[in-house]
Amino acid sequence: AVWTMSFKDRAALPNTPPLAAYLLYLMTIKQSNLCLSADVTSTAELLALATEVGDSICLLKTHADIIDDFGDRTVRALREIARQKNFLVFEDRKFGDIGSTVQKQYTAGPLAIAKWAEITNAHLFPGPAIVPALKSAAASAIAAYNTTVHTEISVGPPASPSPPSPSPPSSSPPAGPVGRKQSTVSISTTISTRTEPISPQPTPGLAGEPADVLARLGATPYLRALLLLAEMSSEGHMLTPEYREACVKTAREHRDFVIGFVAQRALNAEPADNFITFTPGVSLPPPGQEGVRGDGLGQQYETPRDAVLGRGCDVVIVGRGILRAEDRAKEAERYRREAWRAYEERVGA
Ligand code: S5P
Repeated sequence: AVWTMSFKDRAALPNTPPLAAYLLYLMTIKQSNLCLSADVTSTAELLALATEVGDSICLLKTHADIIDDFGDRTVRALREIARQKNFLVFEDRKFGDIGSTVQKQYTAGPLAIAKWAEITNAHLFPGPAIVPALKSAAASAIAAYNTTVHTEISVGPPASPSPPSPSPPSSSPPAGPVGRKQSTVSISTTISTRTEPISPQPTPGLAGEPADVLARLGATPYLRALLLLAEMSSEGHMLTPEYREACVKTAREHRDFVIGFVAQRALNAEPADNFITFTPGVSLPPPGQEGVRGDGLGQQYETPRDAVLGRGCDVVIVGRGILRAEDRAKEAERYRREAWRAYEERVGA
């Protein structure tokens, strides 16, 4: 049923978890269902890319483990760009171990993903316990994190509204509830300059203008969520239809934490399902290369239109299609427009 519903209406459904609602509103306001896959190997490249493309995306996907010099500086600068440009961050970690191990991988070590990425993902092959394990690790990380933020606020200087720099002063507050409050300012600016005013929805829980709703959601302490990999884009992947169904079943048991799937098609089958579908393996072939639909290493591509209009996918994930362009900002805009047009067509906007 949500196939033809607008993102804004889906955000306002009573059982939509806060982070899913936040993302759906953000997509509505930025008119973007584009996720950039920032598959680069240095902090400098990551930050340059996020700055160039940030206005066109709702989500930036990272592989932190391929960044040579990943560290605290990477995180602080990326969070600052995310705050200014209003996108969420998705670490494509693809967890796949026993519960106890994934908890540590999620919250500790050099990556400490739970501290900086709103969204991450997991495979279900270790069994369903991976989901509650990550959920409780997220809750503890957030609790610890909020304590840290409050401490820093009481002792630190006020947040600086200056543009992102490659090495922000270490005294600037980390992202989180504080960063969120600030980001709503730019979100309201975006509304007035880019989109029609959106009329309030008389739905329980999340009624109001998107900017107000985002502000309220931004104050919600629990802003971490998980995607399950229900399907892959690569040729010959071994995620069978039965496996895919098991992912959906487990997701339904944890609707407050699993906000959607990495999948090649929408998997919302029951009336209560409002999962967001994130779809990789998307590219717009350059003119003259329409026949090229793979990368020679198993990746298979389809167009944003095939994914969004043909299979009900919500967010398209694009890496090399944008990374290899001469003008990445311009190419990201081209993908944003294509994917958004397909969405509008799907919902009859
Ligand atoms: O099934 C999948 C799942 C993922 S998360 N297929 C994928 O390609 N991905 C990721 O999406 C992959 O790890 C890479 O980061 C991105 C696709 O990159 P592209 O350059 O092929 O667009």
